[in-house]
Amino acid sequence: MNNTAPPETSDAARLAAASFRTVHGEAPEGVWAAPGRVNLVGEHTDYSGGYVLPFALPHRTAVAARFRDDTTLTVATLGSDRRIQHAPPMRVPDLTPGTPTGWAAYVAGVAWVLRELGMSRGADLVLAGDVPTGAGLSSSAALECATALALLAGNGHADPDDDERATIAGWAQRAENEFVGVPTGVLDQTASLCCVGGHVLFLDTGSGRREQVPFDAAATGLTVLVIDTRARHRHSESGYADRRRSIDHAMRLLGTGSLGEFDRPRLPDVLAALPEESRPLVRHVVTENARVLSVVRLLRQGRYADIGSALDASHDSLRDDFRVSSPELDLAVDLARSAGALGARMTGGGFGGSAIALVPDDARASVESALRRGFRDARLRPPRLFPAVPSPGAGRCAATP
Ligand code: GAF
Repeated sequence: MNNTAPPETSDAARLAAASFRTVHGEAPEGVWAAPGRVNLVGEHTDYSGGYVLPFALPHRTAVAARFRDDTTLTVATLGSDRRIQHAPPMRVPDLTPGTPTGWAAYVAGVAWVLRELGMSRGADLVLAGDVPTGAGLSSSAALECATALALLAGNGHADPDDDERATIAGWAQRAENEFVGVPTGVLDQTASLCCVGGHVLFLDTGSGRREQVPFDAAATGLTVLVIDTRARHRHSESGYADRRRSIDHAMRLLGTGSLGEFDRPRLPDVLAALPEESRPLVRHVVTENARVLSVVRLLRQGRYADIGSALDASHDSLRDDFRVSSPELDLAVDLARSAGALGARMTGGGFGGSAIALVPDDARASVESALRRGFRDARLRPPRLFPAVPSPGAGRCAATP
């Protein structure tokens, strides 16, 4: 399915365009925006050739751009305090992994990858966005993907089709892996670029096969509620890298490039071939892949309410076998389930961040108040709660005032 319909002009796009005018005294040539994502199920499977099932959030990062005749890249961002911060100007030919760091590294990393592909044209970029940062909702990929679409347009490659978007997702992943230095899979970038409104994206990260599966939970009286615990854990990057190393090691021992090739019936043999410490990790991945397939089957039949037990099982596996949950995520999941959610799980990399809960509309008020009360009783900051509606992927914004 193609995804060329431009996203509606979002607040992020308007803010980026207005900030561009403040910084540069004129309108940008264009604004590109890319969304964060929720992953419905299929966690920590995207770096071993497994399955994922994300959908795009309405929250976006927008990049307002004016293209230059030289190779200079200037970048400014509208901070959450509504102040504009400037990164030191960069020359695209001089970019090297390691500098700059922080938010500007994601922009510079994309420019670096495009330069390696022969695209070095400079640009003046101003960013703004409303994807919650550090919440496991993929704000980094949103920034990378909006930057990639803007810089590609400046280099004469506007309006990529669906296959080109998947390729660009790989470039954005490379920016994150090699320039920023975080060894993520390709889930977030593919979600940001290839998702379509009203659908979840069934992605086989082994073969690259993609299928848009209709997912209109609201029409069946259900809401996917995002529960941002607002707990950020310091060890999330080292924990993620550590899990990735362990899975790479297990795949080497099994002599495979993809755990996606093992189904549940083969699990006992697979585990028997591994050392004790790898077994729970691989068990998570193999069972999680099976859960994605079962959720896809149910969604294709429109049986949305029946996916709850797979969401629950996914969380339990991430908590007990993969060990990437956190006390705050476990609390959120337990509270949501007890108050009437049909299923709940952490979403994203874990170690803090967000959970999702599948909630019947008539239970939503009680689930939300149970979460607020439970977090207060545990002396935690109030969670941020909002419904997640499957939204369009990244694109050029139709018009900016
Ligand atoms: C993070 C990573 F960026 C993704 O690639 C994926 O591995 C996810 O954690 C876990 O499923 O979002």
